[in-house]
Amino acid sequence: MGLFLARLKKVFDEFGNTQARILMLGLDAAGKTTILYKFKLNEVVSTIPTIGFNVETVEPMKGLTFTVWDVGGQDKIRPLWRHYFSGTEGLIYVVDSADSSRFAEARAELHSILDSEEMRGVPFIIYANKQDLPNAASPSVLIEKLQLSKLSGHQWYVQTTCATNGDGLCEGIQKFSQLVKDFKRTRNQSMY
Ligand code: G3D
Ligand code: MG
Repeated sequence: MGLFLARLKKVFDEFGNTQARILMLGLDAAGKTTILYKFKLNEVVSTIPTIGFNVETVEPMKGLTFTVWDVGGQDKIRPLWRHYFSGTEGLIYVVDSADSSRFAEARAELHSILDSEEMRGVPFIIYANKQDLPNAASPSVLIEKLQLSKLSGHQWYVQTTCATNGDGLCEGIQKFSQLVKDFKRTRNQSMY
């Protein structure tokens, strides 16, 4: 097993105890499917086509599911998203850091997703993907362009990644799993 997969497996083993429902969203071509394939660890990636809405799922560990779809410009099917928002315990939002022409669209989608009642308090990580490209924006630029400081009430973190070679994916999941665990703990405490 390669070093990357060995490391990833360790991260998922730790995360696996958490039993979490994770969404991975982002504009088309951000790199989500590439990331899923890096993550899949011999599990099946299924594509469930509904009307105009392709949902990919992967379950790297029992009880840990990643559900993935493209966001952006699909007003008709947006009401269907709520079904998947409900019960979500963490969001991975993938951005093409080299495509500044779509930062505004990426920002609008992210804010709209987190505005949803079902996503209240859910922590998120930004995968600032395609860092191998020469014009890739840095985390500080993305924090400003995506107006992350306006997203109060959510814990978040920005991780630089290159999905094609795997750089940053493990570190990101490690940080992310901590945010998800904290979220679940606080939520459980507030239930009693
Ligand atoms: P999506 O699932 O979010 O729509 P994909 O995005 O995973 O299909 O990726 C879209 C394209 O970006 C793919 O190229 C993929 O190889 C490329 N890509 C993904 N991550 C990176 C990265 O980190 N760096 C670079 N340079 N390219 C990346 P193709 O050519 O297959 O469309
Ligand atoms: Mg895809």
